[in-house]
Amino acid sequence: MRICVISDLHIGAGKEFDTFNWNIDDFLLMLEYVEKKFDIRKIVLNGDIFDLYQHNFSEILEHNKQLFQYFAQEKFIFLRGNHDAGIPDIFDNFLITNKQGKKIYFEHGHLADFMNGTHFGRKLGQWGYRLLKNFMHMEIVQNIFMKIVQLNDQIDRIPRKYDTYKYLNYALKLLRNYDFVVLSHTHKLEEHKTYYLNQKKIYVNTGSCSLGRFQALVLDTENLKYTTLKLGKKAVARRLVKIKNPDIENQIFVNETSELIMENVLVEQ
Ligand SMILES: [Mn+2]
Repeated sequence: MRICVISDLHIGAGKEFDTFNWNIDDFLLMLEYVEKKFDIRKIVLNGDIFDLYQHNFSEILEHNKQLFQYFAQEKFIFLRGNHDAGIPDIFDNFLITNKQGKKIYFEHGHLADFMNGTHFGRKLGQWGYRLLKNFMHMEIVQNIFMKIVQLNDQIDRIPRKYDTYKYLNYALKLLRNYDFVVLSHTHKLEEHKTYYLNQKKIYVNTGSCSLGRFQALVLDTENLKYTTLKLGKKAVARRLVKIKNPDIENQIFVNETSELIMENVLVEQ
């Protein structure tokens, strides 16, 4: 079975703090395109899908009815991230055991943090956000907040980011018990392979679909072949033009090497 994992959309209520930065129609078009292209049967939403730090659930629901309708399909599996704290009836993690007995484990990954993995840290974080929220009606504070989010995102792309090892370390511990571990939370798409007791082990971080990007993992749960999709905002825009106008694809976009990753078949691992 082919599955797709996406995470860290951080969908808000369309007001200040909203870092999703997607037109909902476009996002659903992109997702449906990936589903068709890779024959996806299940979609794991690996946490931080909504941003309940900044908005309450009814506000988000009201503002994203179309999205909720789509996500209500049976093929979707919701997992909890640190920003999804108020959503009822969702799982903290998920396990698929395939026919060969290989174990594929999904978790958002925030439990590796001090701020999110401990009671004291969580309280401190909530207090900080509440304080910030009081000032968010001021335009200058909103602008600074968006700058920090974008800057932090760029730092996340530097391969040796200081705290990436923390999550890698967390994943390695999980890989003692599982064959394939999928985490998110860092907004940094990455993949690592290792061996444990002669067994091949794989860790993939699914990155983020916030700030208008599309990053995802496509995984065949039976043979553990996988590919990652990484489209920046510009590549997304070009891809959407193609999706909306399939006829003009060959005439205009022949030289777009940056998007070749989308044309890959699943890579042999
Ligand atoms: Mn998170």
